[in-house]
Amino acid sequence: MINSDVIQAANAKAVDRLEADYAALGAHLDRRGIDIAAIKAKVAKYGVAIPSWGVGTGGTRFARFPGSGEPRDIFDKLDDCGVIHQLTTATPSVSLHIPWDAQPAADLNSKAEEVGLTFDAMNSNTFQDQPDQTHSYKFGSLSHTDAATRQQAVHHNIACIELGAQIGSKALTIWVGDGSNFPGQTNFTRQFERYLDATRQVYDTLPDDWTLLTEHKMYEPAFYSTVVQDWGTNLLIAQQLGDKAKCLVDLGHHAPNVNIEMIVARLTQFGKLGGFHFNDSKYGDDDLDTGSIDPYRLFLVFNELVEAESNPDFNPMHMLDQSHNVTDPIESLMVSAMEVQRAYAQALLVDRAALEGYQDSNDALMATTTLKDGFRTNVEPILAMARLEKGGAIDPVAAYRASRYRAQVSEDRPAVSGAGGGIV
Ligand code: LRH
Ligand code: MN
Ligand code: MN
Repeated sequence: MINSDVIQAANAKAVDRLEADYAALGAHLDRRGIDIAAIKAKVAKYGVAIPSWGVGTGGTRFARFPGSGEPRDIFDKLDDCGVIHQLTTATPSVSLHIPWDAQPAADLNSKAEEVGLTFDAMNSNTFQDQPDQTHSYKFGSLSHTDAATRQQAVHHNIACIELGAQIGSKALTIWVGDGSNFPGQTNFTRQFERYLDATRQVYDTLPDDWTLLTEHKMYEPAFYSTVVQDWGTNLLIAQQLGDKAKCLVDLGHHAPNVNIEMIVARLTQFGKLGGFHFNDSKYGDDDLDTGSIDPYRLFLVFNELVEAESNPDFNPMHMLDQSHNVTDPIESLMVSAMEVQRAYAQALLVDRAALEGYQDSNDALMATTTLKDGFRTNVEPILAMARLEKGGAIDPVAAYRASRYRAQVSEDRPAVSGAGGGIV
């Protein structure tokens, strides 16, 4: 963790300016009939989970360029996640990927307690073969033509639930790479039937207070067809399996130009929105930093979430899912968590009564302007003040750099070479 003196010293340099900016924004919002303290209280309560796999440097199939002080295992990763939460106060939990992070529950629990974190959704992995594995996933996992391979995938998912139950997780996210690479290679219907049968076996073992999240993705690694390719198929799965099954929306998993906020609205309307993997994309599943490409789209997603907030049963899970190829992952994850929070705060500012009036009277121009008023407002002083009051950093990246955390952990964590690390 970072020495609190470092955070306080960094905050001391910025606090006067923050107080002035917060007061000015408070006066501005007051004129719009908005209580800044109420917005700040909501922002302060908001949290987004960190993906354990996001704190290591990512890469492409061409190359990977690891930085110094790469985490060696889940315990190093939890240290890094602890720092992200310490500085941003916005990331109280971590989402584990199994078997990458498989360790005894007692060890995971004690490390999480040490760094002040809890565990979010468990993620299973049947898209790769593991060294000790009997059956290969080359031709699929939960939808494989071979019953023993499907059973192996089912057992793996059940093992993820069992570990998750011991560490306080309440959800399993299943994403499969199953699909096909050639027209004719597979029968779409029979393949989906096999997937549903196998996934139902996992669903049947789910504890009562758990949610099964299925995650769709249009393509990759299968390049002709994918079993769970879009939100339509995802919704069918959730409807077939039952009340504890919901859909997970990863922002990078759609065709270009798809109206994601509308998918969010549809799934919400029918009680099937289970959670998010936040990231950004330009071309495909780019796993770029959240809000780095299209912050307006992120805002529009949050506009739908705020719209639904008054329903007490509405509680989708919020996670980041990104890959950091050219930045320090800790910095990217901090900035991304703040971007998610920012979109939430901006959406909270939308005058919903006015918007509804413009919608009902078909005043398209004023409706869209009302929405944009929220997006155009610089809410940074609200986010920074919420962080300061919770003991975090006014400027997390500045405090992180001042702490020299990365240099310090590099003394214990051996350098890793990226040479030869890509497969073209
Ligand atoms: C698939 C995905 C899914 C995996 C993660 C590593 O592209 O988004 O969530 O678990 O990446
Ligand atoms: Mn994802
Ligand atoms: Mn993805």
